[in-house]
Amino acid sequence: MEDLQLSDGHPALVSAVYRERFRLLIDGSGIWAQPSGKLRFNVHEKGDMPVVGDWVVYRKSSGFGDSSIERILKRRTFLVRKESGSGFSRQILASNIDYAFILSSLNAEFNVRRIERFIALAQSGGVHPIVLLTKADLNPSAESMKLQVQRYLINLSVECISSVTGYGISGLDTFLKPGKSVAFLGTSGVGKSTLVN
Ligand SMILES: Nc1nc2c(ncn2[C@@H]2O[C@H](COP(=O)(O)OP(=O)(O)OP(=O)(O)O)[C@@H](O)[C@H]2O)c(=O)[nH]1
Ligand SMILES: [Mg+2]
Repeated sequence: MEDLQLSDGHPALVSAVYRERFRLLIDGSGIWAQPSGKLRFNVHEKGDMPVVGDWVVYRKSSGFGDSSIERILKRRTFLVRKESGSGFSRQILASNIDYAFILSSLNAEFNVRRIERFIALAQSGGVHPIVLLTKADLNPSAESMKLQVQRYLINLSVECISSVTGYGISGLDTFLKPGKSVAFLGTSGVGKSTLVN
């Protein structure tokens, strides 16, 4: 990517987004940047500000100030916010993600419809969904629930895991490869942070 010849600047990866400023990664080091006037205008007309995962074209600042982000390169995939809300104001949360781990705990609140909504959300942005049934240590019928979910969600990967015992975690290795980026989706308390840690 770094060798790409671009007429209007250099490519960089958006690694963090703050209210006004963006952190860009170039060859492993970070710089600060802000959208150019033209990008702000385009965003106002149609589309979105840069999000984490975007490749952008930036111009270096001549002095000590922030560099400017000229444009966003085409997103390979993206994730949108869950709430569809008014219908047309779709907000992109992150881009160029390979896999979305969709977590759902195997407790009383287990709801396959909710899993399906997350799957639809991932697939709408071209992200490959993987269903993780979490807290398997708390449910003796975890594996039979997995079979039921698998039968229902045909052609999808479904895994049972436990962050407490480590059960099933090695099954995620196939997705956690260098150069692949993953996102973790699921309602509060399903174990996203625990798994990431
Ligand atoms: N028994 C058991 N408890 C777990 C497991 N994974 C997470 N927990 C517990 O579940 C609770 C919620 O886990 P979190 O990782 O904080 O959940 P989260 O999805 O990050 O929740 P939010 O940050 O609110 O969205 C914590 O008390 C964890 O200790 C698991 O595999 N087994
Ligand atoms: Mg959390």
